[in-house]
Amino acid sequence: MKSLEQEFPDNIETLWINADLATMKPGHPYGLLRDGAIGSSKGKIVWVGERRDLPQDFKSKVKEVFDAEGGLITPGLIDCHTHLVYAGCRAREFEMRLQGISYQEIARQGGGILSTVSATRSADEETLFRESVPRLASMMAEGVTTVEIKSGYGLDLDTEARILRVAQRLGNEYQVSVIPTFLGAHALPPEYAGKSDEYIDFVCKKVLPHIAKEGLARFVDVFCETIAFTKEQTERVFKAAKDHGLQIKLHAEQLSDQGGTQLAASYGALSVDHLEYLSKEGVKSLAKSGTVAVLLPGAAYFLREKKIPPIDLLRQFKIPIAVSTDCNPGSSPVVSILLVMNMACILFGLTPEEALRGVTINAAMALGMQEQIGTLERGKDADFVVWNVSEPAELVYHIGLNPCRHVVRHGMLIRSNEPYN
Ligand code: DI6
Ligand code: FE
Repeated sequence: MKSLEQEFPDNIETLWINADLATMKPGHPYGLLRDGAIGSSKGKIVWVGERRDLPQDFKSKVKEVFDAEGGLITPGLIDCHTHLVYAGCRAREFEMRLQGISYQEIARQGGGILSTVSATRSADEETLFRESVPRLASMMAEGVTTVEIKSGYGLDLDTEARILRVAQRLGNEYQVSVIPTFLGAHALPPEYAGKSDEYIDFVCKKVLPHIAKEGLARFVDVFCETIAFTKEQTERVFKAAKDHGLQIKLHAEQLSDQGGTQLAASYGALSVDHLEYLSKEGVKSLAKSGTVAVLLPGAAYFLREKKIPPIDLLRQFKIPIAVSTDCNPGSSPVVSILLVMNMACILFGLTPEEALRGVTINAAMALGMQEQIGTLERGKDADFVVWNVSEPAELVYHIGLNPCRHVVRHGMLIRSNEPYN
């Protein structure tokens, strides 16, 4: 009988040894392998296993061996829902909210999202890029190797396209994979006040076709909410997205239950995001469509939302749960993926393992990339992080401490953080 042992290929370029591996493969907690090793070639993982399964003469078969010094290796983290590209700052609005004015009230008065829209419209490409870089850099310092970035602060053709071009440029100039999403239906721009159906027409007939033609976005998202767009309007955008071959996501049930989740599920959405007000019918619809539930505890924290997503129901119906920063200037000015993992546990009751699945394999599913990233498995991209921790739960436990020691992307060591090196 053929041995089940993995063959050790002779073309391994880099091999990391002396680490525990949280492979995140399903089956056992964290898919943990103690005292493991991981090898890559041409940017892909080609060997993962325990050190004792390495051949005796492995050093002679590998170009370069790295010592992880007893750290923990996880897949590169994936922030699957951000609005990272925008201009300006909303700290003044934060002060107003602390004086008791609600987020919805500020939005109704023309502040909120629209104040960021006006700052973003007046920022040229260079300014937008420069303002976005520090946010991206902070994320990357915590081991994020893939980040989704939405438009939605332009709400006109030029600015929406500019935001998505800046997102693309961030991915070209930094060692991170950027996945762009068109969120034209994020808010009603002032020039369409009182004419939301006409704005949706404009999004479906002018902007979305342009974005699709130029290849500027992989996904289409909508904010379905009382202060944004109705279910009917959302459906029109979904139809246009389908017509142009783009997959769907939805900001759903964040501030109220609009039934957006059921609609998104019926269109085969990759993910529905926020979900504090999600109903049992909503959860059932996700189970049918295989849609990922993306939780954004940074926004719930920052808006002091008391209601939490129906975690037990999501578990009961085996809905994959992802966790993300929602990095944006109004409801979640958060760039720390480690902090939102902690918030997901403390505020929403996730386990540390669920939180880590939420920023690895389940976040990959929310981007339709589960074949490529999200676990440490042969054939996937060699994107991984070496942490200065001894237990996976430690990643979720510290607040404000960054234990990221090294980041490897496509097999190459791209960063080593002080003070560990
Ligand atoms: N939900 C949110 O929490 C963000 N967008 C959305 O659809 C808020 C965006 C903002 O306030 O700028
Ligand atoms: Fe969002």
